[in-house]
Amino acid sequence: MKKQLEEILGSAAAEIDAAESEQALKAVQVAYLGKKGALTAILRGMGALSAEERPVIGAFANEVRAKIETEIEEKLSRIRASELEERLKNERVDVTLPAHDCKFGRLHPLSQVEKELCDIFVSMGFSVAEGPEVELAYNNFDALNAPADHPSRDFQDTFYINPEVLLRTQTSPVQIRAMKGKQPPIRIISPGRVYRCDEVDGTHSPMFHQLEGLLVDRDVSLGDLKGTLEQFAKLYFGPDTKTRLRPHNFPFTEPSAEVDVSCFVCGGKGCRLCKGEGWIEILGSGMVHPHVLENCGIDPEVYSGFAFGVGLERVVMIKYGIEDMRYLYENDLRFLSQF
Ligand code: 2NM
Repeated sequence: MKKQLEEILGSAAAEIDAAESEQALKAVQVAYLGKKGALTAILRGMGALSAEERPVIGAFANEVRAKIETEIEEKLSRIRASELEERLKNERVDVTLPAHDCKFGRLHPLSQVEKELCDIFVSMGFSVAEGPEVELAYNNFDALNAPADHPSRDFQDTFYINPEVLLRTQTSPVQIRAMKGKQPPIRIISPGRVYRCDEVDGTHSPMFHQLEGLLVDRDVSLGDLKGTLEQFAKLYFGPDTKTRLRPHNFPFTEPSAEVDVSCFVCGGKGCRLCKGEGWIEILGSGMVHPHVLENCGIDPEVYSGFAFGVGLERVVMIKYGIEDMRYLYENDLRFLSQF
């Protein structure tokens, strides 16, 4: 019987050695140590042994079982280690491989220009303010000193939701909200979408973008307005840019002015971009009308302010020489990928 056990140990060792997978090893374990296994069969036959032989063979059988178990255990961990190694080898990522061709997106030219302008005014101490595109007619017109018979209030020219609510025609109502909410000093810019009933053509769209600025404090003068816009023009169009104010009329500012910058293509000599003028109109501006300050609870005897507004589409078109505004809304990548 001892010989039988030695044979079992020998053949088990050989089979364990030959097993290449966890599954094969499990089969060996069942074949030797399972209920119907070879070793189990021997142990069942122990009853036939003499009283002297039984403890000796019994001890040896247990030793054989323990050896087989240990061998299986060891082999199992070797199989698992080599399987892991194999997987690590196959699943290794080569981080030095060139990347897949990856197409980067970019901001729409309107968003780029909006950001550039915001950055300049933020560098000058303005903060960015936003407000709703659906506004009260009061904030969009009445508070801005636009009388009831002002042409821009016409139902033909403005998108009304109802007589009291409309799509804002400029971002000025954001300034109204700012002035109503807080006493000066106020220094804000308000970029955003605005809406007017216009037919679509090369220079008009029922939705376009504006950026307006407002500064209110003690002793603010037209000189502050001109200096601020001159500084802006130099930062945006180049250090040699000149600025001029031309008288104009807005209901919400008095005096009002349109602002021209010297042409950044020809430097003022006259070219195709400035149509031979040497100047390009870029902004509307003025000193905030005392009525507007009063409407917002700010005492015009104590405070004064200036405001300005710029059309972003116009700036984009001038900057890049785009001849038709519709290109800005068609989202054709052949167009957009040029900026
Ligand atoms: C412009 C031109 C001139 C303007 C005025 C105000 C406010 F709220 F202070 F009265 N905000 N924006 C303004 C002034 C806007 O856009 C061409």
